[in-house]
Amino acid sequence: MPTLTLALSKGRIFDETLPLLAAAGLVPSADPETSRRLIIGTNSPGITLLIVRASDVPTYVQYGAADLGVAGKDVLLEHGGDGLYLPLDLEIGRCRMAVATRRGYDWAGTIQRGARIRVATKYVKTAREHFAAKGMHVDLIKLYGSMELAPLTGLADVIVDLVSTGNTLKANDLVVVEDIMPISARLIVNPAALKLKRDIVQPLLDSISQAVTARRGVLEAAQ
Ligand code: PRT
Ligand code: MG
Repeated sequence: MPTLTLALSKGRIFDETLPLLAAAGLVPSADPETSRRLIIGTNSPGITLLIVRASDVPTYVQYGAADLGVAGKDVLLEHGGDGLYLPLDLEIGRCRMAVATRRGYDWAGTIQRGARIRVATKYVKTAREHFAAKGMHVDLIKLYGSMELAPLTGLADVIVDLVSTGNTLKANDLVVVEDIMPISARLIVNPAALKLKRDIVQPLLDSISQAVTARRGVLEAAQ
């Protein structure tokens, strides 16, 4: 019997994917927060979870080291999506990609003057495309974390980052000046795995899809 591997990052992606997997009858045999194991079995003997860094999930799936994965749209945009099949928006890990800067920074004036600005971000590709579409000249500075510090220290004028509650920006006296796009996590599939293991992949996709629809119904009813 062929085995199936699913790449997940620990933290919010794992936590929010878990109920969707449970609805499909899949239960991991360990918790990645407490276990140091990077390969975690499930109650289904043929299905294994791989715990990888969020930004590495598309790479594992692209090369077939994992058959499926769960990755944020932010991560997929930076990866480019080459060699990936994206059948399903899981509607989890929701947040927004936005441009933020120091409270009081004259963003409108900066745009009007056509001044060249410095943008610090982990999302270089997305940021480049966003500002290019606006015809703005920007210097991009790649960071790997704590983007919020960049405008406060003069490293950059603005940042491009993910915002969910807005608490992190607020705590650092930053404000959103532009909304770029909504973000959520997608199920990604290796196209060869889909073809060769369709007998196990397709039922899993169908159950997860049903779980997403059911969850949406519950969330809408609660509004
Ligand atoms: O942590 P690591 O460097 O290993 O990778 P990662 O930061 O990419 O992983 P993780 O687990 O933090 O995020 C995984 C995915 O969750 C991301 O790729 C997004 O698709 C999604 N997601 C959803 C978020 C957020 N919401 C989010 N708020 N990822 C990060 N954040 C960060 C944001 O960057 C900012 O620093 O949370 C902070 C803002 O949160 P608020 O609530 O204060 O606005
Ligand atoms: Mg993180």
